[in-house]
Amino acid sequence: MRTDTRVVLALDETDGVKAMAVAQAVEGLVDAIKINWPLVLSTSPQIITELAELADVICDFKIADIPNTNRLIVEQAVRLGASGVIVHGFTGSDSVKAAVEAAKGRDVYVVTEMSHPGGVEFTAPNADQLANLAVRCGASGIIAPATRPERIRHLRQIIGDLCILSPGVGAQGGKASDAIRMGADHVIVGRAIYGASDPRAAARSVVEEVRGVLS
Ligand code: NUP
Repeated sequence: MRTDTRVVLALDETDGVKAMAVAQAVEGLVDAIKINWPLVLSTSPQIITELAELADVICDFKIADIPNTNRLIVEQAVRLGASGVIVHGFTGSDSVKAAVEAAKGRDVYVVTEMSHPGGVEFTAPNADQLANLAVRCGASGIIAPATRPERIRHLRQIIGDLCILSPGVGAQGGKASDAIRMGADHVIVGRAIYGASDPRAAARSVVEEVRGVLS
């Protein structure tokens, strides 16, 4: 994924026409578009291919299965045009390695500590192991919470120069500037952009906040 604005749009809009309009509106302001089940299920898997004409597409399918099924899912996402996928690590290293192999050079990101309140129950106590597993399995990076930015700094020490994508900005209460300051490479922003009356202006304001930290 390119590292230009350091903002990734989480396009969880379930109206396909609106989703494409938002994707077009933010063109050039986001480094990638992350999609999740809501958009794929409300439209069709073909939406991956359509969006891939506008930006790199990360499929946040939180893939969490046996190695063979992980491989099959990643192969289909790649066939449709995905530049990256997000997987869970609790399935173990064989499953994550299968995803990395099937991605054939596309990015694989491993979820560590999740950003929502429930993320402290099971994912936080295991986040270090999940981050280690990402390194061991040859993943491109991890997902770490903007809602607890100090955790980004901690996980950075484990993963070295792997990429950190950080969700939880805006609607979940995290700040883009805090996440970047603590070592995130990219922030993932959904509702605060696609739910805004002017998504382009909303995206620009996140981009400027991030730029303020880096300059
Ligand atoms: O820990 C995570 N938290 C999280 O919010 C891991 C994720 N993949 N996400 C995703 O990021 C979530 O599924 C959604 O697509 C996006 C955040 O959206 P929003 O809260 O900015 O609207």
